Amino acid sequence: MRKDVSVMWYRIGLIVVAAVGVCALPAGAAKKEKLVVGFSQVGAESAWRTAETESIRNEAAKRGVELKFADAQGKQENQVQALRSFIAQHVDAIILAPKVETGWESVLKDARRAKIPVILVDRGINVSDNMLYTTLIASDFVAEGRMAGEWLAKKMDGKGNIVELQGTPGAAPAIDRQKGFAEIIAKFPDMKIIKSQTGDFNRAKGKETMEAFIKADGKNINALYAHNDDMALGAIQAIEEAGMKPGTDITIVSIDGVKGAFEAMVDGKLNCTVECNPLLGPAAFDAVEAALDGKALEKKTIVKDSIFDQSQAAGVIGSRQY
Ligand code: GYE
Repeated sequence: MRKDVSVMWYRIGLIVVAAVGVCALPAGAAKKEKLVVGFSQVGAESAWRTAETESIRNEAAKRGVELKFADAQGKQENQVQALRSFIAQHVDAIILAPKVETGWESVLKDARRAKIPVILVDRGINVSDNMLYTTLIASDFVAEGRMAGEWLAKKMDGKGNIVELQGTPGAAPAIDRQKGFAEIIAKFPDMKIIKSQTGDFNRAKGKETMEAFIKADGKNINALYAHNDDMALGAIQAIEEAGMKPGTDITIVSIDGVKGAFEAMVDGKLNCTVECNPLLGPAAFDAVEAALDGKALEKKTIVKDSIFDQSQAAGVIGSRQY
């Protein structure tokens, strides 16, 4: 009898040890050596975006993170698909550079259900519940628009006809850069935005739209405001082909501060660029790691930007990182 009891306790003991072992296993097994992060990028429409992609790729490599990179070729539906596939693959975290502000609700709910943190980089979104993403790391685009407007108003003595090349319709930087700029220009009764159309943040479309502006308003155009440098560079070509001098006949201010903009300033063809820093890799992966460690994160981290005009271009071009 006594023997039977001790055998019974021995067996119970074995079962308990085995059960504890089994329970402990998945947690241990889940702690993978390598973090796997999915990055959904809009596309490669501008030099800015290429620099952002590089920064994220480099930082992933530096930290030994396995990066699943998906280029959406400018299509939001491809981004949504990429996110769904990241969720299905159980990545540890997602970095999303969203093309436009709307249309993310349902896929982000799926990510939340799967307990995958989503870090937004460079562009913000509109969702009913901001718990659908972990944090946003981006510049203040309204402030950038204001900086461009203030610089131009000063340069033009508060007078002149302006044409505006907008970014991608529905994208946070297009909406906010238009808003900030318009707010400043409205204070100057002799400054008018006579045309405002999209150039989709790329060089070819910037050129095409500028050609249409020139066709319609020609010599009445005194200034150009472009929501990014690539569109300004395309427009510069259009202005030259129309027999005018960019930077002289038409004063040009744009945003991003990419190398090409500095070169154009050194050549006297672009007058000013408002910097928008694309080197978001380090901050993005700090956020990924903090989120996975269960640390609380600010909802938004604002990237600091400055402004450069022709007079500074030659002095700083050598030290530009993108
Ligand atoms: O200014 C532009 C790009 O989202 C801040 O997107 C970014 C913008 C950037 O294509 O060049």
